[in-house]
Amino acid sequence: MIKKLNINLVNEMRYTYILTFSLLIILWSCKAPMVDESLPVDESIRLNQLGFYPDQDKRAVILNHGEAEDFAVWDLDNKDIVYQGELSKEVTGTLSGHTSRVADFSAFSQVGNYVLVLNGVGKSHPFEIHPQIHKKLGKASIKAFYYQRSGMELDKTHAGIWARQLGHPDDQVMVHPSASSDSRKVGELLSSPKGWYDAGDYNKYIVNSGITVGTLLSLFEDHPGYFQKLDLNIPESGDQVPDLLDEIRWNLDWMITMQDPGDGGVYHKLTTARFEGMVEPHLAVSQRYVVAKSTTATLDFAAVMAQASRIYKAYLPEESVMYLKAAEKAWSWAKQNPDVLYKQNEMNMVFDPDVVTGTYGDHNPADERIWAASELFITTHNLIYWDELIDADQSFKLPSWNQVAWLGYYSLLRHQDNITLLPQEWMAMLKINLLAAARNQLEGIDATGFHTPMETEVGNFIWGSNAVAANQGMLLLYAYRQTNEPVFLEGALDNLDYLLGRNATGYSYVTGFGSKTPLHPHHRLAESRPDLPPLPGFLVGGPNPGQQDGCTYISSFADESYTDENCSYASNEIAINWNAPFAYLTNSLEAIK
Ligand code: G3I
Ligand code: 9MR
Repeated sequence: MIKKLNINLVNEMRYTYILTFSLLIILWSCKAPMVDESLPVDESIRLNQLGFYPDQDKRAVILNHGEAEDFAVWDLDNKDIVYQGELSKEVTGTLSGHTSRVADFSAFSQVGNYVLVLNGVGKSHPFEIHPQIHKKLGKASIKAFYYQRSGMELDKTHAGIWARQLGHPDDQVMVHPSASSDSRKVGELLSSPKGWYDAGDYNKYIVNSGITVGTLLSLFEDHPGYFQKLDLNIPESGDQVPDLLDEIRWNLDWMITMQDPGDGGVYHKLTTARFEGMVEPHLAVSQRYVVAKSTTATLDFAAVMAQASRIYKAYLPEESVMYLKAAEKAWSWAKQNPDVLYKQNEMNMVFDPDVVTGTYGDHNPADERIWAASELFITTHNLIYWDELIDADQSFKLPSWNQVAWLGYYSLLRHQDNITLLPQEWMAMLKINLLAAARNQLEGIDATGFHTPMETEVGNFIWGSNAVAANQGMLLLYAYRQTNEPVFLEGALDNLDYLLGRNATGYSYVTGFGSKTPLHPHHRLAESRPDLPPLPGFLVGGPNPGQQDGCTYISSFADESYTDENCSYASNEIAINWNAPFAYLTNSLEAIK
């Protein structure tokens, strides 16, 4: 009896199993189209190769889309199709005349790892949806400055495989004939250590240091809480000073030595006479010089020191006092020498040795004066600086090394509640101009091939165009802070998506971040160690139709004028003034989100 019951039970269970199994098969086959795991990565699908914030827009752009009408998002962890959508209608506008279509999956917000699939065409590079999607990248973009440190041995603890010997102690720097003064004679040796290498070369230039440090200090001033906690694993980590400020200090320590203690003027650069070869720092031992003072370098120095003085006050009170004195002394020199421009060719006709390294020559110091006056005013509240601003040009100009007025204006807007001494209408005009420029940046995005502010103007594609994209992103973030309008935040993200892969070449333009990234940047620190991957966290210059390096490019169109070759200093070099706005964009987004 018991046996019979058991047999019945076993039979019943068998039927249930078969039923459930068949049901599962039916359900499975009724599901959305299956994804073919063997689909190849298709380079014509362009998207941010890191990924997206859950609650922000998510777009891929598809070139050469053939007949495809639909796309799907495939979950890489549980192999499920999690989202399906239709491609937009064709957009006519890439700069090289390609048509594109947009796959918009903004409505999908589930955290995870994915690829975007175009049936019958291929899949995208993998990406992630995560609330801190750019956090690691943001840290790396600042850590890059540590890798650029001159005059320091980098140890394994902080530099890992990129540890290196000390180079460029800069304790025997010669006064070039163009730089002599009463207190410093030609041929004299002075000490001017530390600082960051400017770029792919090993020289140190005050003008470019100026905008770089100003941008990074503003990043701190805009998000002090975020940076209190951010650990960069640099030698100073764990001290009382936030790591970002410790890193910036490495360059401030150098900048301060570039001021002539006699008259307060600041040398334009510290450089070899010609560019060094592609060798490691300790093997690049040609004589280095301090070269000619200039008004632009001196005013940039004054701006940075004034800003540093108020920021470091809480951490390093003695340095804070020293920075302000240096700034005021530099300001006085510039008042007496309002038009000492750096003209390398003319200089070389008069003095030897000829100096043929980077020029950062700029024929108009008006914007540098605005920046310095703004920072000095915010720090001191002294109305003599307001006198310089009262009639100044308030129109918006996107910051670059030779256009720094808006570094000062951004600062004034940041401190608007503490500087009530300035007339309200004047401050209001700054805000109006900022917002008008930001709205202008967003105009026409829908008609661009990759849906980015960057592509709305072909003129954005200059030497260092990627920094134009980053600086536009900064402008949009400032507009967002002023208004809280989400459209500005989305615009900033569009340009970040551009930099990380949604663009005409399909590169994520940051070393070590993304699936297709620069492997051969024009960067002496990287090129001299071909056994290692390029140092990570560096934004390369990007598409530049000027193609001044004479390397071979596959296209002459503005947005395609990029080549991942060592020789390409006009499109594939790295530089501190490009990493700084990029660090601003990525870290500020992380701080806001
Ligand atoms: O001023 C003109 C402008 O009127 C014109 O509309 C525009 C069209 O392209 O060109 C402008 O001049 C450009 C200038 O930068 C200012 O933007 C030049 O064509 C361009 O050749 C020049 O490029 C500079 C480059 O050095 C060569 O001097 C880059 O901005 C600058 O970032 C770069 O900096 C070098 C340093 O000298 C040395 N260290 C590496 C660093 C990065 O490559
Ligand atoms: O390496 C130099 C790079 O940092 C500069 O941006 C660039 C333009 O000034 O010049 C590079 O040096 C090149 C020099 O100008 C011409 N000869 C080849 C050098 C690089 O290999």
